[in-house]
Amino acid sequence: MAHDPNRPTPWPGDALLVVDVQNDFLPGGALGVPDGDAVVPVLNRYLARFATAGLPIFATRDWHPADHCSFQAQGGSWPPHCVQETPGAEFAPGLELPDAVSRIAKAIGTEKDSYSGFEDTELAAELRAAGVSRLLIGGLATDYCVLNTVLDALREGFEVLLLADAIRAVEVQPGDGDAAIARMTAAGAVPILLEDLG
Ligand code: VGL
Ligand code: ZN
Repeated sequence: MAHDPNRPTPWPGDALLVVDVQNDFLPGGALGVPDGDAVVPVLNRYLARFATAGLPIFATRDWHPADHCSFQAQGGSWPPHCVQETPGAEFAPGLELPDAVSRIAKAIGTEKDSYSGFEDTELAAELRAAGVSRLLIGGLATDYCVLNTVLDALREGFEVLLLADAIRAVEVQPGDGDAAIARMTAAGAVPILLEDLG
């Protein structure tokens, strides 16, 4: 049965994709996203729905080498964050990821940054191998890795439901979060809330 965007209820062919819910992106972390911890309990509800339904769950993590090009010391824009094998790179401890989650590391090379979970990873191939056609996407941060992951998912031909209650923005400039949501919806992502799952 084809997906009806007006019917968000998880269904075979759906996967949940949790983007970069890591310690360094929580308030107090090296690149804390304002109110970023608020996504954790909401994502736990989505995770429980997917786990109960036996549907696949994927989680990306920013996974940089210590001298990554995106860090200010190397001329990049960001403080050092999500350095491989450090506590800051670990998934948020309150995030209830099931054992069967597929973990996708991204931006792992020194010379290249990537905000999208699809860039230089096996994510698209793993989703296709799992028979996934529609993604429910939430996490951090709305205006960087969620934005770029959602746009790439649509380019790759997946339908996307954006978990509007489970994303938060960095907002280097005020309004960046809303602008990112507008770009995602213009590209075809459909915003939903937990209560829409039915
Ligand atoms: C991210 C800034 C730098 C993100 C990653 O996960 O949105 N933002 N690296
Ligand atoms: Zn990063």
